[in-house]
Amino acid sequence: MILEKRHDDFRAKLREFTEGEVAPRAPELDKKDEFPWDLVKRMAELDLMAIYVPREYGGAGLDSLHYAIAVEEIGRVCGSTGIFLAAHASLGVFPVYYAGNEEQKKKWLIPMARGEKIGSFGLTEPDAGSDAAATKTTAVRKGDKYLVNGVKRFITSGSIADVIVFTATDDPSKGYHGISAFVVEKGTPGFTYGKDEDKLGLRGSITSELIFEDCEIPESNLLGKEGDGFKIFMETLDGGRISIGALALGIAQGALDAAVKFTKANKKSGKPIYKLQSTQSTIAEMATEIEAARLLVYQAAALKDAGMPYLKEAAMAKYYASTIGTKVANLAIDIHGMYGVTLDFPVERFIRDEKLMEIGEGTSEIQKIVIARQILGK
Ligand code: COS
Repeated sequence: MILEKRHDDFRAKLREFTEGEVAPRAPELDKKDEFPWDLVKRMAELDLMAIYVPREYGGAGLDSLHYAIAVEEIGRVCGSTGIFLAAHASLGVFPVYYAGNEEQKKKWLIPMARGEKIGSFGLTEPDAGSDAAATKTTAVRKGDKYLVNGVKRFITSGSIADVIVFTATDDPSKGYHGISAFVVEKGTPGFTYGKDEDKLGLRGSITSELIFEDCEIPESNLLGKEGDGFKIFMETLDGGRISIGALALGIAQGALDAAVKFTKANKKSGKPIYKLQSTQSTIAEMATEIEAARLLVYQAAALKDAGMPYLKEAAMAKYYASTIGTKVANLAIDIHGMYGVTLDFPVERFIRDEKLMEIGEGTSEIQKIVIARQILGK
């Protein structure tokens, strides 16, 4: 896809940051299971925390394609920093931007967009993730408050977030009709955390359990109207799929770049590896898959920017990019041979990170359901 100069320039500028500041931190974030607070601060300074949000609300006033490029470029060098940004910007920021009233935008959107507050998104539960309407967390109205009880699981940035948008129902038997979207702020009495997960990949990101025990939320924390929550979250996930597609794409590009570098720096039986026909065949396959994923991701972002339907395309982008992501990372390891499974090369990190792209934030099976429904009807 031919991009406009402004998008190309944005990518070039971003590379200074990703190559100069993010790439050197990536291996130790992964090894030490360390959250990149320093990089979050830098992303806020560089106006990356809410790229597509208008300036009046503290964002960069750019578009979704800029945002996809940013997540891709950060993912190319560090999946953990990339998933943080995707969760903050797509899942924490978007529902408040999309469904919040002016007061809520002032209180939460502007500080999140400026990077003064970290955002997160609480949908998944021990028994409800793929089936988003099966939410069991309850929010029962008591005068001008809601009493919230329940548990959220696998929430990216959950325990470090200042602002968490979450779903709860007034009656689980009502299915999606009963679901509303709320904001809970860090430190609210009755809102605590379970354990943070020790994960296979994206180890520098935080994945938390959130616990609500008779937690009182003021009615001013309701986003939209009662019962709007399912649709607000579905719309949020549509955009979230573009960013996860962009992240899987970026990690795959990182794996290809690492493989190319390796083939040029090393020899096999006295011959440079890149001159072997088998290497060339593998590199060509990886590059073609990546380019196809890139077209899907950019197309979904461009449709969103044009105000056109993009639900199917976003699900395709996420499905395809995460599927080829693990394949490409695996091929990158094959190219490295035994070196590829050592910690001296980044490709073992890329494959672990890509596996989370496939499994987390909506599995491939969910994306296929969403795509098929757009083609076949429900
Ligand atoms: N955007 C806007 N509205 C949507 C929507 C979307 N993407 N998807 C569904 N809706 C609306 C429907 O139009 C319907 O509204 P009406 O009754 O007014 O027509 C309502 O929401 C219910 O839709 P549906 O009946 O399709 O709901 P289901 O429970 O059958 O939805 C799927 C099933 C699989 C599509 C849904 O649960 C889903 O997307 N799950 C994936 C969740 C996910 O990705 N989880 C991982 C999150 S990690 S952060």
